[in-house]
Amino acid sequence: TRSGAVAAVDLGATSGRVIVGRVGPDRLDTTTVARFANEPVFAGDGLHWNLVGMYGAVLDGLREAFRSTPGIASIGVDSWAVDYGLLRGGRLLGEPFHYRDERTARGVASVHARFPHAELFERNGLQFLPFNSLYQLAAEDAATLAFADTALLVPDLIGYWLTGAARAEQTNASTTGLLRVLQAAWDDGLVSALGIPRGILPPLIAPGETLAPLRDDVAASIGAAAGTPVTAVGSHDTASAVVAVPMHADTAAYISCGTWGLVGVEVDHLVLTRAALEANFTNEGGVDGRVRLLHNVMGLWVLSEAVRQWERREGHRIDLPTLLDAAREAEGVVFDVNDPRFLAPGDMTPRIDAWCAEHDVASPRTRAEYTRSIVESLAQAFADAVADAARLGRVDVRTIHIVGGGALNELLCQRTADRAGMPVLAGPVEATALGNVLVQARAAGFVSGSLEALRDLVARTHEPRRYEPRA
Ligand code: LRH
Repeated sequence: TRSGAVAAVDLGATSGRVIVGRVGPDRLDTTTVARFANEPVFAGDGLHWNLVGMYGAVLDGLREAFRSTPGIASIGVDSWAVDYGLLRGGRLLGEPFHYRDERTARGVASVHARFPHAELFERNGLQFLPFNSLYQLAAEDAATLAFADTALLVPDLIGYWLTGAARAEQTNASTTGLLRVLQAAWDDGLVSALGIPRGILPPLIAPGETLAPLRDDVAASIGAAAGTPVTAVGSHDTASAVVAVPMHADTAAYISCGTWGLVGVEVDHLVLTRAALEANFTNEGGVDGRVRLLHNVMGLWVLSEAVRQWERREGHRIDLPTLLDAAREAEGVVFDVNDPRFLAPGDMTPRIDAWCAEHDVASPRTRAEYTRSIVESLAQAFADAVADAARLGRVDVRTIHIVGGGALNELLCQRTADRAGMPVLAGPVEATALGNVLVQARAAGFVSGSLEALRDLVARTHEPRRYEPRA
């Protein structure tokens, strides 16, 4: 093995970035060459992503990557799950919907009228989330759906624009609800029963396989060598994040904490038990055929959305570290962050008040108290989900790894350790980009081995910060 460089495009619900990773047997370091905001827009019929604009920012970022690091061997793309664009003849038929758009309620009603959740769980292994792609497709305008010839998940769409090749990467496809859980193949029966034209679903591709070389015009425009490949990675951001958790999967749980808190364990078999169904756990496809047995906890969204509303009201920015310092000294209550009322964009404090009133809990009064309450409630939901994951996956969990932006939130890490009664190991913050980089680097021959070997490299190069539980 020799060392080399790859470029990772990582698109999150609030921001995207392009990162150059340099990787060798004892080397894993990254440079963020571009960072751009991702701001969904209410336009016309609902809440949309501005994906064409984001693709422009991706190209700018890649141009900077190839300028700063000649010889980049490959590009990989990951993003949030479930959302897709419809195309016909290569043209995008309108900007993709945001999964927080309320149209999904229609889709849930129409799908569940024919397939109750328990039946879907047997087929696709997923937890119920109202925005799983199958519900979104069921809410789609029928004429548009009939007109489309291709549906591409967000990273697959970026990959298509970069290369001209239309594929569905498996880890992300596993979040659509349309994959047959035991076979990693589209569930043709379900697809046709839901009236989704089977032809719009492209062939699957696994992480590590080459999607295709860049289109010549794209390579020229970003200064890449002709023929530079786009490599399929765990294109579901959470799948990439789990690759880079420096854990021993047989004794640890992970929390990939950004907009969402994805809490679970990695196992090598599906868990389709009644208990998993009742705990609303999901079996998402991992890199190398692993199973991500996890649960979606509402995540930092609740805090960032509350802060966004406060900022709007005040007309100026609120400094998060200062707010968290105040929260450290404040009282907090525990509410159910997973209550569906917290899913939609908008004011969070009235919803917290309403939850508290309904449950005979005294509402927080100050911003510091709201913040403390959100942190305490997240920590409790994390601890509960870790316990569920351990029980359902039969994993003897002794430590919890927190990766992603949440690893920077000291209060959240400490309170998660306290409430779970076990150590929290925090970091790396950029786990998703690292997982993206590592899968490409392995395909390019810069590193080799199993996920355990890759995680060992992360542990050697990105030492986590340890939080001991306190009484
Ligand atoms: C996190 C994430 C999560 C999905 C949600 C839609 O970014 O991919 O795993 O459930 O977004």
